[in-house]
Amino acid sequence: MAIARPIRMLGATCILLALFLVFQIHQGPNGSSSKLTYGMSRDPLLDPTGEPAGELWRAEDHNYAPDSAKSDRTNAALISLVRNEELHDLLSTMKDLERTWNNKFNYPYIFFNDVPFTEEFKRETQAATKAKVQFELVPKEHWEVPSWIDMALFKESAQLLEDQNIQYASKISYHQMCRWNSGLFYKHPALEKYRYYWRIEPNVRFFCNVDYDVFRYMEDHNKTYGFTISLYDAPQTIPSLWPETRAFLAANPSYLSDNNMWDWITEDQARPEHTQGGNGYSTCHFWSNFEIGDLDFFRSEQYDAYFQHLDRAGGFFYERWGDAPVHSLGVGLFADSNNVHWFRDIGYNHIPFYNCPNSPKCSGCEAGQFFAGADFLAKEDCRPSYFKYVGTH
Ligand SMILES: Nc1nc2c(ncn2[C@@H]2O[C@H](COP(=O)(O)OP(=O)(O)O)[C@@H](O)[C@H]2O)c(=O)[nH]1
Ligand SMILES: [Mg+2]
Repeated sequence: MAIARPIRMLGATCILLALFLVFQIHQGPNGSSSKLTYGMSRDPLLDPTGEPAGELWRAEDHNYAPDSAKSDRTNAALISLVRNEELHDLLSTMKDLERTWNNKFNYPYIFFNDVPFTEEFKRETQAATKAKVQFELVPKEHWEVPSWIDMALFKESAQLLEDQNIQYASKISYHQMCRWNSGLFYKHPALEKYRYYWRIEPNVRFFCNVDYDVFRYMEDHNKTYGFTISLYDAPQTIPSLWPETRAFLAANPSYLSDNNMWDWITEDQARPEHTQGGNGYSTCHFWSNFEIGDLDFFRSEQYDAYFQHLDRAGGFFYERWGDAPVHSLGVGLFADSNNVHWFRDIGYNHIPFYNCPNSPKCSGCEAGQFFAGADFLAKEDCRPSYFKYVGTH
């Protein structure tokens, strides 16, 4: 019996639709092809990932004993601004980092707080490592809201951000934390004698055994800054950050690095509405809860003058500038982009995003996984634009 043409067409459409659905489900939440756009057809983390090229310092070849006065550790520390209430989550971070890396190298930890650490905090963190642990207060003058900030205007602006569902907008300590991390941490006297830092946060995870001294890697390869994850920011939190940055650059054109990341910073095709909201800045930034950096860069005339300019402009309070976009713009403008390193081999998670390489040294995350949770998080990945304009080094 002949089947009428419209019925045949309907049947064919249903079959095609079913095939499409099966394909979509098969792709899974982290499907590598559907979400990756903008010059990245395949996540580089799906390819086998090894250690960086070149000579690496290993614990078995050098003296990394925890209490040795003449150890081969370079001039570096693990640092964290942290609250007493976060002890439990910080111990979880330390446990991961010790297991995957620091039990071999024994770099010291320095914890910072705006209030004194409790005895319990000191005891428990020291018990989590063989390395030295130091506890430091943030000087009052580094934490207090600066005198030129108008608190009535802060409250008014914070309310406007709250109305747009911006997290922590009215929480003054969050603004203080972002400001300290942007431009004051490197001025703490406890860091004066150090060259490199690795920032950690409570409740982050490390998945991969890292068998070389990453600080020595930074030093030997003249690296200024290392990151794992890069993301788009909420433009509402930084509308005047780029205009203020442009004003600073107009007054100090010689500060711009010859090999800067201008095209990455101002990229406007991947998420045009973000670049518009950021008034010319794509909002793509290194996620600074993980960062390994050269303190001499942050202490440089360029970066510090940049921070002073931003601080005076007031956006740490009247908007909600984060230290991540501020560090990223500083690095992107004043550093040599060849000296910025993607630590693709350091498996890392701060909820909800991941850096998870394909390597037998890793366990506990899925290679190429960028996020956990709702699918819409995939679009926060701005690595494609970074890889396109800067590279995968
Ligand atoms: N001592 C201290 N640490 C803070 C304060 N606010 C945030 N931090 C720390 O700053 C870092 C970033 O804060 P977090 O709440 O994780 O911000 P998020 O990652 O942006 O959600 C974490 O290491 C916190 O422990 C504060 O008021 N005092
Ligand atoms: Mg955090």
